[in-house]
Amino acid sequence: MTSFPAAVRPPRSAVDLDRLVARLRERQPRAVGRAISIVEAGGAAQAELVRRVFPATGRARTVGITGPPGAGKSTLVDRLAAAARARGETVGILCIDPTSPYSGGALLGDRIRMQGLATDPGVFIRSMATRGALGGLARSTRDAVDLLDAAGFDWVLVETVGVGQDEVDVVSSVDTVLVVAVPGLGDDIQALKAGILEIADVFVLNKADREGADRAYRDLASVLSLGDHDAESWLPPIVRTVASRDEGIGEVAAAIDRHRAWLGEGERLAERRRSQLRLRVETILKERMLAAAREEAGLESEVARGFVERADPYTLADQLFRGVVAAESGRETGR
Ligand SMILES: Nc1nc2c(ncn2[C@@H]2O[C@H](COP(=O)(O)OP(=O)(O)OP(=O)(O)O)[C@@H](O)[C@H]2O)c(=O)[nH]1
Ligand SMILES: [Mg+2]
Repeated sequence: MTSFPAAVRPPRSAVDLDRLVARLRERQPRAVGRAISIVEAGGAAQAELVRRVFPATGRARTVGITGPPGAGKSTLVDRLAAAARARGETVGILCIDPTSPYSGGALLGDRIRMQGLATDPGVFIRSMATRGALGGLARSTRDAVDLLDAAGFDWVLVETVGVGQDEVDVVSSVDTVLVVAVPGLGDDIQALKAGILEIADVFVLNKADREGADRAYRDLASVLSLGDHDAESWLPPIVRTVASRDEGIGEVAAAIDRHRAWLGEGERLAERRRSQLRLRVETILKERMLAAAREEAGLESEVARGFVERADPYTLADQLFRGVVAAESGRETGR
């Protein structure tokens, strides 16, 4: 069993969960916060909670915002949220910080930066950090997006720093991905090419007030033109912004809308969501398989034994796999 940190009391009963879900659906901030803590903590309650809210998901417009540290992601999120609020729409925001411990300074920093919206009941802001593996954080984040979606937020914005595979996994669970770049990146544009470029739906060239903005724009445009595009594919637009002065935010919102409209044609949105579902199922399967191999098939002792006997890894994995299947089917038939 997963143990819960003191701050996150697991729901005592199904009735407790029902009550929590009912309050979440009313968008009560404390219920939303508690629900997110439950999916962060993991364990049986996480799965049960997602099971219950899932039928109510699929309505929110979800947007991921990623890019290098200090690019202006939080400032942009803050402005996008304010623009949505001005149209009367509600916004749920997740700030993913894989590096900070749970109660680290980043949480506070994000809160303070987004202060403009801190007292607005139409906005919910939450920082998430990992306790264990980053893979767990990606899974919890997707679950948290579901929670905010089910809570009825019109928009769910997910801010994540970085350019690694784990961040790619985190933001690939949204409908539209914004990649924030800044002038003076130089070689970093090349680095962007490697991972993040493929997942960008909209490029935001922030800090366009800085020197080198024109050059950065040209660099980005030339990198983009290298990809193969046909009439069917989406060519990510580059939008210049000065987020700190609220410049270009309307254009970013318009680009998000255009992308969403494009996704809405034919089967594109369904395809995207189907592949997101597959990714989530695969993640859960891998984690469960590994956990079962450890807990029920004696992974540690089998490896220790196999090592002494010079068993090869395929044979060991086969044995463990069979052990897991036997344990599971034994459980199902009540043994
Ligand atoms: N000159 C200029 N500064 C900006 C602009 N946008 C944001 N900043 C400043 O850049 C700094 C970093 O902004 P953040 O929004 O915190 O950047 P971030 O990408 O969220 O940073 P991390 O979450 O720490 O990775 C702040 O001091 C902002 O005021 C801009 O368009 N022009
Ligand atoms: Mg930030």
